[in-house]
Amino acid sequence: MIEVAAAPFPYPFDPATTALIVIDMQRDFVEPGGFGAALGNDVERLTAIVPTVAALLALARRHGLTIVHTRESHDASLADCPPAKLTRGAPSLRIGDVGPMGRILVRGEPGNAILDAVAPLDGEIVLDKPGKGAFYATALGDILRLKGITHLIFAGVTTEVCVQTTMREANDRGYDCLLIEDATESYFPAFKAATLDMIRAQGGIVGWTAPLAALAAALE
Ligand code: TIU
Repeated sequence: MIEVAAAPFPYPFDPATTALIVIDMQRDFVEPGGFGAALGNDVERLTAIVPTVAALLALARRHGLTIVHTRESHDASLADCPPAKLTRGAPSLRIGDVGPMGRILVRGEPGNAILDAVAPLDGEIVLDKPGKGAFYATALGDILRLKGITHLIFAGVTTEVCVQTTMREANDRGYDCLLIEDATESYFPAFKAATLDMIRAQGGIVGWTAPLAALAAALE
């Protein structure tokens, strides 16, 4: 077992039974003109973590972790999109509308692509998810079970929405979850800070957090 200097206490894991889950590093959330910007957010905060996520992917690849990339996305018909997700709020562009990077959050559109700097390599798992959590309406649970995965390391965007939802789903399913603090980001600094706190509070009630340097020190 490898042990990461994490909070609220050390995180032990075996790379052979651990997957890195990179959540929704899509142009739609990170680049101007996408869904994140349409919701009124400043996307520059998210752009800043791209090199750290790329370094985390390189580390995970060197050590043979299973790698899963997710995309928040919908079928072109939007039949898999809950009505509330389509209609709630007042974004400048709604899911399915045509924006500068194609139809917002629709599979196969340019904006739905994962950023080149953190793009999946051949053999890595790419999972389209219609919800905020990556277990809802996807094959993720079956994929991880078939691979014998027991531990999950998380990165991606946004910390309090899709990352935290997926961590909570995973924690309830029995996975030991570690969030890499500098490889995740929110449009709202206070929400990121609160999410890190609530994950590791009460004895790690959702899981662990650690910076990338701590994971690298444990592995290399
Ligand atoms: N709005 C926001 O913060 N996030 C999302 O809508 N999706 C993800 O977090 N991927």
